[in-house]
Amino acid sequence: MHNDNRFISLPHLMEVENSQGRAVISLFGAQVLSFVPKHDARERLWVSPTAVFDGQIPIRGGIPICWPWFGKAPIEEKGPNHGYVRNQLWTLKHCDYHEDNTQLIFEPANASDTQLGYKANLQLIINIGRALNIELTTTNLSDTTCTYNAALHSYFNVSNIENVQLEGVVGEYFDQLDNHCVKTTPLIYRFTQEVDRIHLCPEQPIVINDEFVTRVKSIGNDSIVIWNPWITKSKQLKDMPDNGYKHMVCVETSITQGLQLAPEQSHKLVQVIE
Ligand code: TA6
Repeated sequence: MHNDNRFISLPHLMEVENSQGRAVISLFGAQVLSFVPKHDARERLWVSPTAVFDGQIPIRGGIPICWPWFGKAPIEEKGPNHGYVRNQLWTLKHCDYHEDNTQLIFEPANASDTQLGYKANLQLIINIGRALNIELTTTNLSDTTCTYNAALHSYFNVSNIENVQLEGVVGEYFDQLDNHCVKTTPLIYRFTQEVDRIHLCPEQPIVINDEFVTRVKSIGNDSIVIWNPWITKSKQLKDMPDNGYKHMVCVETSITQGLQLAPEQSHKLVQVIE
């Protein structure tokens, strides 16, 4: 039985619990939908109350896996926003349960033909313990160099976006709402409008200060994307309630600048949530 009755009637879900934490994972997209550390029993992730779970569109919330591109498909009209692996069932290849940590390994049904002229392998390792550790490994299976982008597009649960202040986001960012132009990150990072920013701050730990604290560590990324749709976009998104923006913020450990892999080379993109 799922302790979390938000998902109780849904197919393709698995719940993992140990002495340190509890998580719910959808095999559709290998998407973590819930993570609750036992030490404070606070839900770290947000899933839209109107998310669609019929496998027709990606689930709005949790940690969608964006790969092998971020945003629009690089070859116009050749694929869905944020790639195609969040739109398919994944297979649980391995489960290693310990009292204080559980490791799960997933692979997508079909990742290898990237539609970008090269073949690649994709693997997701999820460790559930006091922290949630998500590791996305890409391996170039081609005999030529390939370039890809990716994101662990995490939706974090907040009491009210207007109370939230981020720490640790530094440097310049591309403003996706203003022709991708380069701007400087504000010293005090709060939310009063729609935000859609690609921050060029690799491996920078981020703190989400709210009624409780969520810490987000990133490894192997070249950027961190911060997104809140605010009121207008919330109303436009069919799988998000009008006030959905109030209770979430996306802090996405990302590769958005094109990462090159030599033949047979692998790269890990890692997000650690505490
Ligand atoms: O990560 C930010 C973003 O690229 C936004 O531009 C917005 O499109 C968001 O992702 C959600 O994308 P989705 O395809 O899941 O609706």
